[in-house]
Amino acid sequence: MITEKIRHNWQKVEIDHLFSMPFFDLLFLAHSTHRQYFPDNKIQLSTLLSIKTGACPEDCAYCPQSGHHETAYKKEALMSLANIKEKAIAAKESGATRFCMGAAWRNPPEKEFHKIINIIKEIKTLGLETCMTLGMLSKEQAQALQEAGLDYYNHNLDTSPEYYTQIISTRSYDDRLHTLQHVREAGMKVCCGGIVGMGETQDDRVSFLQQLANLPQHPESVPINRLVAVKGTPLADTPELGALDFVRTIAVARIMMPASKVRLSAGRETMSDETQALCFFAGANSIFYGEKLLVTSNPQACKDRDLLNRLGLAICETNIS
Ligand code: SAM
Ligand code: DTB
Ligand code: SF4
Repeated sequence: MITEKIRHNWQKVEIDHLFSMPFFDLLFLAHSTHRQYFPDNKIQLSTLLSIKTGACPEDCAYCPQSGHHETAYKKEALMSLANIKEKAIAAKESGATRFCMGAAWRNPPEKEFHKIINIIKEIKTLGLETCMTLGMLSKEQAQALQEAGLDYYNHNLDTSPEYYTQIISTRSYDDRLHTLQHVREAGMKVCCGGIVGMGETQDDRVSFLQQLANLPQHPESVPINRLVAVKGTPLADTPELGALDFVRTIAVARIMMPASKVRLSAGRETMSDETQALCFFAGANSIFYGEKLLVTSNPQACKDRDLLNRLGLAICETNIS
């Protein structure tokens, strides 16, 4: 029986109360909620590919691909369809059910847009779910992506509205909300989450999750990233967020958005197996799978399969032919 309802009217005081619960009481509530909506307790696997890398005009302080920071990652033009297809086939063979393509753009340029449409149409023929993250979208662009067959669009709120201006100056929180609205109105599924461990306070994490959960409709997919602190970015020396605080964030996200897939996203390389296990118990039911995120590294696929095996966690099989 479902006792935890889908709500869109979360108050900060209630969220703060969740964050402040004794750790095991919070985990118990999160896991009980999780099993009401996901009785099979399976893990969904998404593989990422950076289809256009680096030299991004935006100044996101965490991002190794921003043209404002000097990092080790080099600019690469939009990949050819043949190369993208090859990577998608490999991802499917390795067990991923969703293929997520990211581009270091403020918004997709008009001159490349027809190529993006072709990429979606081709990848769809492989029987994979498709996701893209290309920056801000106009209403018309969102509609065109949907018509080409794109299943999900990823666009993150990243942090609280209060902390946001310390992290990004080149576009506003409202810009992000507008893109999310365009994606929804076009009829695509929404993938929207953020990054913790950027030096924000617990109040910021409360406010960030309040924004996500009080959207008119919960995102179907909620990626929770732990900052990958990259040399050359302004956040390179940020102290790592403790594992228990990270697990708490996953648990609170699960309770507030009970029917959404919560993805344990970037940052797993520096997490122990035990921390990841706690995240799965707290309600994470999706991961980025494959050796690379966009430009930084991710655990080896065989290591992840072994971890899921040892935990007795089954993998979601593809639901499209
Ligand atoms: N340019 C597009 C945009 O910003 O919407 C798409 C790509 S961008 C790299 C996608 C997301 O990756 C960001 O919103 C952020 O949440 C996440 N991300 C980027 N760098 C990260 C890092 N160093 N650690 C954790 N997450 C990161
Ligand atoms: C998301 O929330 N995390 C992914 C995906 N959406 C696009 C990206 C993580 C990037 C980590 C740093 C990098 O490799 O660029
Ligand atoms: Fe550009 Fe996206 Fe990186 Fe921001 S997060 S700098 S928009 S690639």
